[in-house]
Amino acid sequence: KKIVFSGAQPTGSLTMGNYIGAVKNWKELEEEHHCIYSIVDSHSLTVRQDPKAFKETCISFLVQYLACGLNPEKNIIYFQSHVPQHAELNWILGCNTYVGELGRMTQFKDKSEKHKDNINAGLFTYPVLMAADILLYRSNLVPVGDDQKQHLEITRDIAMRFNNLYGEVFPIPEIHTPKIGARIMSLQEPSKKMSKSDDNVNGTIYLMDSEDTILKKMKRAVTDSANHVAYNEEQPGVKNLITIYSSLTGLSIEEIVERYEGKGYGAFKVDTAEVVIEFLKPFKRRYDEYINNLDYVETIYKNGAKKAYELAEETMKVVRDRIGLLQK
Ligand code: AQP
Repeated sequence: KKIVFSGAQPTGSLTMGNYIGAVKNWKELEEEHHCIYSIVDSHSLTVRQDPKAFKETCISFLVQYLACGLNPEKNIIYFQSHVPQHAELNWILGCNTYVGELGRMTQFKDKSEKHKDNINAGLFTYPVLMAADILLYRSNLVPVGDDQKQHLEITRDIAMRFNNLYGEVFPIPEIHTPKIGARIMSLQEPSKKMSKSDDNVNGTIYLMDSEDTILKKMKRAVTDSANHVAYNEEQPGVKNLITIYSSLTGLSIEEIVERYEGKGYGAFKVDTAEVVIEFLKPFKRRYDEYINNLDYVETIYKNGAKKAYELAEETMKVVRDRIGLLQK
């Protein structure tokens, strides 16, 4: 069995990109491995949050994780900030990470372009905290979307450097991305990834969107003038919709292309909306159940934090010792 770690930032609401790129794999992996799924609330602080709204979003995120079908009996689900060892290891690893390496991170460049008024130190050192998240549990496998490749690479570099300096402590984690859907694109700009915080909400399908909204967003999805359902680089909008269709139904790309042979985009878009709506029905049912049972939800994240804390402390005892900090 492997140790699997992943997480999502509680900002806005989970998107179809988050689900297809990451959460879908989390569900599959929890059947076989030791899985730890965090709601990485400390990461969200790199963007200024309204405190009251943020608390609500954090709870809503946990409920969305559960509504996606993640099973707290089979995994550990918890809030990152409830396990202070994340912050402790972040500091130690930060002292073993170079400013030059962090400066090369494309997400930092993109996000500092977007939040020009708040290019804070946390935004810059974000990949160190992410490395700490993963290495704290001595994880082997990290199921994420394609956009996290560079952060996984730096995590591996940091782990190797630490092991070389202080002796083997961390396994070198492997990235795990889906074969189809590792990067779901914006419905409005298919050259850009679908994102929670996109200013143009029409580009993003949120799992919490109503059926009407999903249908509207799909109908408006940017395609091209070929008017022929095909899976290729020249038709990125259509390719993206086929990817979503395939990921949610399990049908192959070929089967979908065949199904729409000789049909225009109108029917294809409406059917893709229908696929998403059907897929989200059990999600919404479970969401309503959990959101009306917040006492139970609280026991899940408290138990999760307790278990995560114990695992984290085991690693930290070794780390502190290796770098020469005295035990308490
Ligand atoms: N468009 C995407 N396609 C496939 N996977 C995606 N992920 C995100 N967007 C896509 C994966 O979802 C997981 C959680 O992401 P995150 O919460 O760490 O945030 P992010 O990568 O920064 O995603 P967003 O949606 O773009 O959030 P904002 O707008 O807040 O920055 C990760 O595994 C990610 O790869």
